[in-house]
Amino acid sequence: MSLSPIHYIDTHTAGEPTRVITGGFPDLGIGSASQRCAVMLSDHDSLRAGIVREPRGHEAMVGALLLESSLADCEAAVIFFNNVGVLGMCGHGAMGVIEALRHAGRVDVGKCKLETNAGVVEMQLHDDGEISLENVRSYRSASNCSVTLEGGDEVIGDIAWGGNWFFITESPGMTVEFTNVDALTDHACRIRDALREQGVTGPDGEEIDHIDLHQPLSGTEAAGTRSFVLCPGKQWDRSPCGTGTSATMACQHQRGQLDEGDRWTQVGVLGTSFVGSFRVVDGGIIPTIRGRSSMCGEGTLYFPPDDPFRHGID
Ligand code: PYC
Repeated sequence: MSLSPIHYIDTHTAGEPTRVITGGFPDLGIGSASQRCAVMLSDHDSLRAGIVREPRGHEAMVGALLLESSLADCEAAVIFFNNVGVLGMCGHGAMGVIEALRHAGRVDVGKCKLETNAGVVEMQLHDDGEISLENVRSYRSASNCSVTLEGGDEVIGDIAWGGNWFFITESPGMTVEFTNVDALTDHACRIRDALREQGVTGPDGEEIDHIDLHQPLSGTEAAGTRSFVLCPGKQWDRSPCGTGTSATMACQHQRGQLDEGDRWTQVGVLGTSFVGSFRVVDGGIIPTIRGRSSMCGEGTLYFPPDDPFRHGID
């Protein structure tokens, strides 16, 4: 494991933290974001864990390793990761990266592109400080899938891609709010276990590692949902989840309930929201998600070789 210091900028987007790694990470060689992600996983996975896990981070933190992109039109390449592994894309994280780049003086109001594991996304920093993400193509791969939870309960939901794989279903009779996060986490973990055990995957065998539980928005005419998202591992997204909002809009469109140009509001557990819209493309949609990210801090992490927790607390 590298002993060199790691430089970071911390932001949060709608409550969900992003730790943007700006320097000190070992060289991952050349190639695409996904090729370098493979090197990160094989050679430096313990450093990934040490950056985001306690005691230097915490379990809900998402890391974003900033790299130079080999694509001429991209401002940077980014590898997103959390306490248990890497993510395909990360909507709140991409907004956090733009806020960190703005703080570092690297971007200003306007557009730029980021290369991610899941493809190139286009970001826009607006005059009012909000940030939009034009995400990768998002689509529903299966509808009304049935899984049987341990104990026999049946759950029906859709499987969709929004830069990560999601199983999207109704909240099980409990409101999507902070006081219920333990019960919501428990239910979502049971769904993910059942998907694994029953071999329910994406179309090419991909693991469905995000579970999105929905409850209708009340007290508003806006089209949208209140949503709890379980991330890979056992943490829930403090933001309304950008990739989850993308996957949800793809399902709503496929169901004929949302059309190009319509606005969609996705409200997270903390009551913060992302506003989405999309354009229709062959085989899916290209979502645009708008939100706000805030600077939290910046600093340097050290990993002394005699620290038994330099790889994080597992
Ligand atoms: O905003 O896409 C997102 C996300 C994924 C995991 C945590 N946040």
